[in-house]
Amino acid sequence: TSTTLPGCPTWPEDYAARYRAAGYWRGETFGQLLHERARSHGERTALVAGERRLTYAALDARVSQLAAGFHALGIQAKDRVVVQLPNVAEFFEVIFALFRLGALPVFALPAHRASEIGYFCAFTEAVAYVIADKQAGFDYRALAEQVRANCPTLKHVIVAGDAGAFTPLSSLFAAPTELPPGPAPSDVAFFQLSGGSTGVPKLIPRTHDDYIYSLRGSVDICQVDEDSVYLCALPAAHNFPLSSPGVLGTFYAGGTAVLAPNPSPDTVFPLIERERVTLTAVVPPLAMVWMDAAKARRHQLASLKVLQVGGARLSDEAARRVKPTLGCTLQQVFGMAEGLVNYTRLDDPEDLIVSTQGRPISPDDEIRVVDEDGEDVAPGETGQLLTRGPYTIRGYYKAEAHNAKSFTVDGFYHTGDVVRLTPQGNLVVEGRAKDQINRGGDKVAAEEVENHLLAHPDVHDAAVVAVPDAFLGERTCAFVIARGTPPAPKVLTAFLRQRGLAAFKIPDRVEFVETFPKTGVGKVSKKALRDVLANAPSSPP
Ligand code: J2J
Repeated sequence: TSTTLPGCPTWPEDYAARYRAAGYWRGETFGQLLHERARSHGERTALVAGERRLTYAALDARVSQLAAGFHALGIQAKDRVVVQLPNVAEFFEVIFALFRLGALPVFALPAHRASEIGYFCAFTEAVAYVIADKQAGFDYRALAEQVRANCPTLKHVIVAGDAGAFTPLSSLFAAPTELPPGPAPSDVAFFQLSGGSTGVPKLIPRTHDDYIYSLRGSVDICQVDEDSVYLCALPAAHNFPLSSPGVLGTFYAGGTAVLAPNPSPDTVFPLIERERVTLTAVVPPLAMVWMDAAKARRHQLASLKVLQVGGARLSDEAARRVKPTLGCTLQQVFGMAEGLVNYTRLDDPEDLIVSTQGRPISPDDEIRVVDEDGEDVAPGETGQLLTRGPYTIRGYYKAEAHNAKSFTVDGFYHTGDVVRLTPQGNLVVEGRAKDQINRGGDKVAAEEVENHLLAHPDVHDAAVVAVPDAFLGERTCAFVIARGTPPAPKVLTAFLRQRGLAAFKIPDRVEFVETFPKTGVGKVSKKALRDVLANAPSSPP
């Protein structure tokens, strides 16, 4: 019933056959999954968001209405739709309605601005862009005006809330109609965004089959069932709270997902208490904030069984404090939107839980640890992580040249992570080989920021590197060679903001230098630049 979307690399037929035979890919789509849960768990609560509580039956009905509305609007199978919504119920109504039609959400983050959104819309030739009216003091309608002016394919801007001149999402809930046949399970379901290390973010095509398998595996490992209550405190569009097991895994299990509008203890702790939350996911800096706040308010967390921490390296020291401070089990999660997700198991010895980042979901997740020449290192040695498996992509969307570098000829993905394997088969993340800064879980591709800096007339050259930071793990520092008199650092950061770069990518610090240290082959040595900061700390801007 389907043809593959051009530009989406897929698994070779022999691998696909193997993953089906092993029972990983079961031929189910997201649209069917929700129908199924509405049948089996209809009266149970699927979603809690603000004032709204939706049972599986109610969510399924809303999704059918919205699918009809999108269809009436002319949205078709394989159409790309950029979705940029905060943690509101509409996020899930919208994506499931698109899944029903086989239209493809592109999961933008609330922090993205004109630079990122404009690129996603143009690159995917999106037909629609879905936003909230205002959120956390930012007016997304103004952003949409800007984006629409530069994207001729964009026919619809759809707004949850006060739509102004755009299409109100609320107007699209229509009487359910006969819809065209839905997507095939092997079809791409949506695009996730890569943290990336390139000039522009890469898009990750995930299929119904592969993603639903990762949900099932995650639900199993995290012991999520229909009595589980998952709290989504991170932005719902991110792969971690979406799928590890996240909100979608919770739906898979027939449990209840609670959306928090922001992750501050003042918001989240009362929600955990009120909804009897059993499981939630945070990045390491948030784990620190929660542990501090819990000193006085631990009673609010009594229902919490598991705290997942991932997205960036949690220090062993912080990891050790989780259980004594919060009274729940720590689960470390080392995952990536490209696929592979590793978990410490809930019954692993405490020692393994605090000192490793877990092991893969699937027995068919293939792991290689290699040196710079691509040769396997000796067992237990440190090297770069390559992976291949039943839910790890074989290539980015429309990125042939880049794919040739990011994947081996036999389909292993170069994660860019530097790891070592323990004798038990757990992974320890030791560092990174990719040109990226991990700012407390927010990924910043150095080249993307450098390109924006180079657009400034006073900038001759730029190199962005990570600076160690006690709270975020890393912050960003831009080294800049000026064309004449260096501008004030503030002038450059304001320039980047004005170009529409997401706030988390704006350099935390700007340092002017005369030249860049070079490597043996004449490339800018980022290692030497990081050493400059380590040896001669100076004041931030
Ligand atoms: C060190 N580095 C980590 C960890 C991710 C679950 C959890 C996280 C993500 C995610 C995800 C790390 N320790 N525990 O998608 O489903 C870094 C690595 C990795 C990159 C992927 C999920 N957990 N990382 O963070 O696509 O460098 O996914 O390659 O945003 O984050 O980033 P992202």
